[in-house]
Formats: sequence, C-alpha cells, structure tokens
Amino acid sequence: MSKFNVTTLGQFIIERQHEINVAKGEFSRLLRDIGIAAKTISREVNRAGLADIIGEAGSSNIQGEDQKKLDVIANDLVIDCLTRGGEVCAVASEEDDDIIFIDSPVSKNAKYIVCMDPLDGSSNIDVNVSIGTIFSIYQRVTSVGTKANTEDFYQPGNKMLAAGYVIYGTSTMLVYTTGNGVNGFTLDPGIGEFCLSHPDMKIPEMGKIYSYNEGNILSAPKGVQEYITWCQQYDKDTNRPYSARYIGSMVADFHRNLLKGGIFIYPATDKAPNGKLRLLYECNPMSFIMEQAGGVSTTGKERILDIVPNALHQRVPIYMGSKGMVNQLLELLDK
Ligand code: P6P
Repeated sequence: MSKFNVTTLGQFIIERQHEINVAKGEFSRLLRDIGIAAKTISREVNRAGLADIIGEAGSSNIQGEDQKKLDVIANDLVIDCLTRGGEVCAVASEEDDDIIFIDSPVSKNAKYIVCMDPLDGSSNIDVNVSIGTIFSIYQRVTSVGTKANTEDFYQPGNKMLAAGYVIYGTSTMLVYTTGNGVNGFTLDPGIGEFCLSHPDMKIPEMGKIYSYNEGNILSAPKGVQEYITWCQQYDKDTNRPYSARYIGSMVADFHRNLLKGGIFIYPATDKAPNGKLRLLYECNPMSFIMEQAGGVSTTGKERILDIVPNALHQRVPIYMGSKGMVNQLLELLDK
C-alpha cells in the first residue's frame, strides 16, 4: 500500500499481474481500456438528466443532431476504447445482433474477445435509478490473425479469464475478478481514478434479502412460489420474514446482495420461457463474480458457468446469491 494509502485500479492490476495466467502486459492493458471506457460512461450517465442526452434514439436534439440513447453511446464508447487498445479482436454486445469485429491496425494479433452489456438496466435511466456496465473477457480459440467467429463466443463461462461490472450509483464503482477473488474500486472524480475501496469481497453465507419480480409469481415454477411464501412467513429463529428488494437493474440488485447477502431470482416465466437474462453478457460474468465471492449461481438444474452457449443472445433462468439461500431454494425446486 502506498504511503498515500490509496491503490488505484492501474496500480492494483500491475501488483496482481502475477495472478493472471495469461500474457501479462496485454491483459493488464485490456483491463485498463475497460476502466477508461467506464470513466467516460460514468461522466455521460451523470449528465443523462440533461435534455440533450436521454432522448430516444432516432430523435434529434436541439442542435438537430441525430439523437443516440445512452446505451448506444455506452456501446460506442466501449468499442472505441477496445479498438484503440488493440487487445481485442471481437465483441458480443447486448446492443448488436451480430458479433462486432474489431479491425484496426493495432488489433491484428489481438488474443481476446469481450462479451458485454454496455448499459444494463437502461430503462431506469429516465427515472434516475442505478444502472451498470457488465463485461467478460475470454481468450479467443480460433487462430490469432484470422476473423473471429461464434466458436470464440460459444465457450462455457468456466473458460472466462475475467469478469466485472461498473455500477453508476450514488458513487461509480468497478468490481471485477480474474479468478483470484473479487475486488471493488470506487471512482474518485477528483483524480479521475478508480481507487481500491472493497478488497477481497465475499458474499455472506446467508442473508435476509430476496430479489424477485413478484409480478411473475403466478407463472413461476412451484418451487419458486413455495420459496417466496417461505421467505414471507414469520419465524424468529430464521430471521423471517425476509426483505423484498428488487430494483429491476441487475447490477444494482447484484451489488447490494453481494455486500449484504441475498438471493437474486429470475426463473422462466410465461413471457420468457427460458428466463429473461442473457447468458453471455449478464448471467455468465455475474456468475463468475458471484462464485469468486463465495456464492452460488445456477439455472436450478446446472451451474451457469458450465453451460455451453449456442446463441449470442441466449437466455437462461438464474438463481444466484448466498450459498445457504440458493441451496434452500434448490431443495424446493427439486421436490
Ligand atoms: P424485469 C434490465 O432490463 C434487465 O435486463 C436487468 O438489468 C434486470 O435485472 C431485469 O432486466 C429486470 O427485468 O422483467 O423484472 O423488469
């Protein structure tokens, strides 16, 4: 720890480089590029209240310029940073139907691919609720120098090299893992740096928070209905009733549960028979972080990180959070 008692994200990445079992400088630069994009998105999100930003895509602002929604701006910002960083050859994004190929002179021999949701929960922007960026990094499996393809993106989450999220809340935080625990960094706008504020994050084994959109309860699996009822019953010995906390922004619900303990539930519903959340750029990265923090993440039938994807925007049911709480729910699902 420096005598200034502050460790920036960049210093931390350099200090921990020995833990990353792939190319040293390249991977560190890639994490740095994502940090730069996050700071820029944070600035734009914090300005979002201004009329000229949150307008609908396709409308024009007061200057008559084409209006981009904030999630499109965020997507473009990340792609721009990754393109100029030169370490990434292709990206799967919630904002684009197909693979985005990064083709620039500096990325000819790029070894990595990124799956991301550049601004998750963006429907909450207009009501000033916390939103987030989710990212995950894999080593490409096709030959360096060739055009990436779906083989690179259909790797199971257990092949992930790193995963992280940025939460744009009362403060902006970047939380990530490279498979050696989870660490959180808070943006200090005064120096424009993410500073280590939450070292070695661990989710409590048990919690008292359940995060579920109870509007879906009538179409939920029977085990989920039984579990939600169980959470709501009074029982002094097991701290029940639990508290229902659901923001409708995955990164915000996840981050609170990570810090306090809890369970996040998004099962199959009538409207979303495979669940709503996307495997590649929501469930996989958040599951990697959750497991690294000592939690559990499952579809109810299998570990999320073991699923072999078959589509870029594939959806899966997800139950993730404190080990004790997820196991309680699994017992009811298995009945
Ligand atoms: P529902 C936001 O649109 C999102 O993708 C996640 O951030 C969030 O957890 C979920 O959808 C909320 O979905 O159906 O409860 O509004």
